This record gives sequence, C-alpha cells and structure tokens, in this order.
Amino acid sequence: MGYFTNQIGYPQDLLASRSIIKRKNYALIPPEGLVRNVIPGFENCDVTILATPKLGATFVDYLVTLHDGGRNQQGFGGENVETFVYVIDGKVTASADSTDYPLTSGGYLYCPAGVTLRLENTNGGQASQLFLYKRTYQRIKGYEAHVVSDNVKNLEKIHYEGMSDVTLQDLLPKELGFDMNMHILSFKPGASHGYVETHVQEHGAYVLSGAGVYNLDNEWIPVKKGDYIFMGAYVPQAGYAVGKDEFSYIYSKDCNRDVDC
Ligand code: UGY
Ligand code: MN
Repeated sequence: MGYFTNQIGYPQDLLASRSIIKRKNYALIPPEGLVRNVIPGFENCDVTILATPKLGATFVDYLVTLHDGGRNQQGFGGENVETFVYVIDGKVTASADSTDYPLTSGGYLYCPAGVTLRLENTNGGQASQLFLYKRTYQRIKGYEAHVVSDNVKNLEKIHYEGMSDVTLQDLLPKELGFDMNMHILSFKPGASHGYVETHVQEHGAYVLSGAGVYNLDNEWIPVKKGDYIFMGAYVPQAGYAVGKDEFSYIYSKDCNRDVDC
C-alpha cells in the first residue's frame, strides 16, 4: 500500500515507479512507493525510513506523519547520536531534554549527541509532517555542538555562489563544534547550479517545493515536491528548476571534520 498517496487495491494500469536506487551512489525515492516502518517509541505516527547505512549513507533520514495524539516521548537520539527535526507542515512541540520548543511549518530543532529529542503533535487534531535526521556525532577535542531551534522564515537568504536567483539558507551555526549542517537551497524557475558539484560530503535532500531536472552521476532525472534524494560521497550533482514554482529542497551536509586514512 502506498500510504502517502492512499493508494490501495488493484492497480489501474501497469505497475511503474520513478524510484532509482544505486546503493553507495545515489537514490531517488518518490512518495508513491513509501511504506510505513514501525519504530518503538513513535505512537500514532506513520514513520518511513529513507536513507540509511544500507543505502550508503552515514546518517538516517525519516519522514514522519504525526496524527492526532502522535508523539515520541520515549526520546530519539542517544549518547553519541545527534538529531534534527524540521516541520514540513503542521504544528508540534519538540523538546530537547526538558526544554520545549513549539514549532510550526519551517521550524526546526537540532539536539547534539547526548540530548534527547521528544516530539508531540499539537496541531488541533490535524496531522503534522516532519523531516527527521540522526547521525553518529564525530567529536573533536575542544569543541562542542549545542541545541539550536529557529524557523527558516527568520533566516537570511544568501545569494548562492554569485547567482541572485539561487538562494541558500544555513539552518545551523558555522561553528567547529558542529559536524554537519542543514541547508535550504532555492532556485527561481529556470535557475540552476553554476557547475556540476563533485565532493566528498553526502546529502539527504527532501524537495519542499517545485520541480527540477537533477543530474545524479551524470544521469538527468526529473524530480518534484515530495521526492527524497540521497547523494552519496563524490556523486556528481546539480539541478535546473523547471515549471512555474520555486524549486527548493532541505538537505544535510557533513562538514568541519578531516577524514581518516
Ligand atoms: O552544499 C552543497 O553541496 C549543495 N550545493 N549541493 C547540492 O545542492 N546538491
Ligand atoms: Mn552538494
């Protein structure tokens, strides 16, 4: 059952999918094929696991729908695990240990390793939708991460690499205590990356609006709102915005650490 699109019963046509899975390289996961994953601690929630180490990621991404009474009070994260939650739609209270952060659409909370993330739907009986992330934190001596919460509507939009119709927002501080960041990249219709990137960092990207044609490992692939894209280390990547709406996605990126040899 494709629960996201409420598709049940017999197919109307030949079975088909836009999913592309290239383990340890890249993946496109559209909403139509998503299934529910039961995870202890999540009550009245539909949880879908997206990128994982099985796909080649060093992080785990999830889509979570909190229904009426939806919550996780058991706590998410752990001693060495940092977590991040972004509200795609709705209203929730996210807590970092005992401190509550009421979040609406565009709101987010980062919890460093050792701080427990809790979630509660507060959307007056309506569902809320979240993008959730976790990763093993890479400690370095002399630096620490800290709790961060804000809403993207308060963040500066920086012209991206000399282009005024492509903007970047950094959701977390550029401090060495942080081994990752979350960003939102937004392209006006017709805008694109300035070049095809090839870099060691990985991304897990959720498309928030619009549509694009995206280059993943030199294949041009149509993508649109609701799609999830995993980009592994070194995968060539770039996109054009197509259609009438701004093409925008939230994505994680590891940073501020050397690599082991
Ligand atoms: O920050 C980034 O690496 C970003 N520009 N990558 C991407 O959009 N695929
Ligand atoms: Mn990139």
